[in-house]
Amino acid sequence: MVDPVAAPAPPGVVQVLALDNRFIPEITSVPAGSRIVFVNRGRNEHNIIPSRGGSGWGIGEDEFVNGFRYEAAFNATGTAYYFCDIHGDAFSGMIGQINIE
Ligand SMILES: [Cu+2]
Repeated sequence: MVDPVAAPAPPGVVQVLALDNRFIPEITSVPAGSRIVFVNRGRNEHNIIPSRGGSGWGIGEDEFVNGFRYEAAFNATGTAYYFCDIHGDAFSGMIGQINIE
């Protein structure tokens, strides 16, 4: 499968795409205080579940259907891990990582 080309995000906005079935980019590094826009560009259902101790953000598949976006702010430095529990688990499959620097 050929990945769709990501539309450029507006300046200052970091975009992560949910495709079938992975997050692109899988690893993102941003300064603390950044907002990340997750966009479902897949045809399959996807969700975003924080993992490895993270909580307080994420979205279920019913609200994150194809073409929808979800925005979250990352204010504390550290690493936020997440996954789609339809297509992965905390450590493999459809996973993602945000390094907040
Ligand atoms: Cu998924």
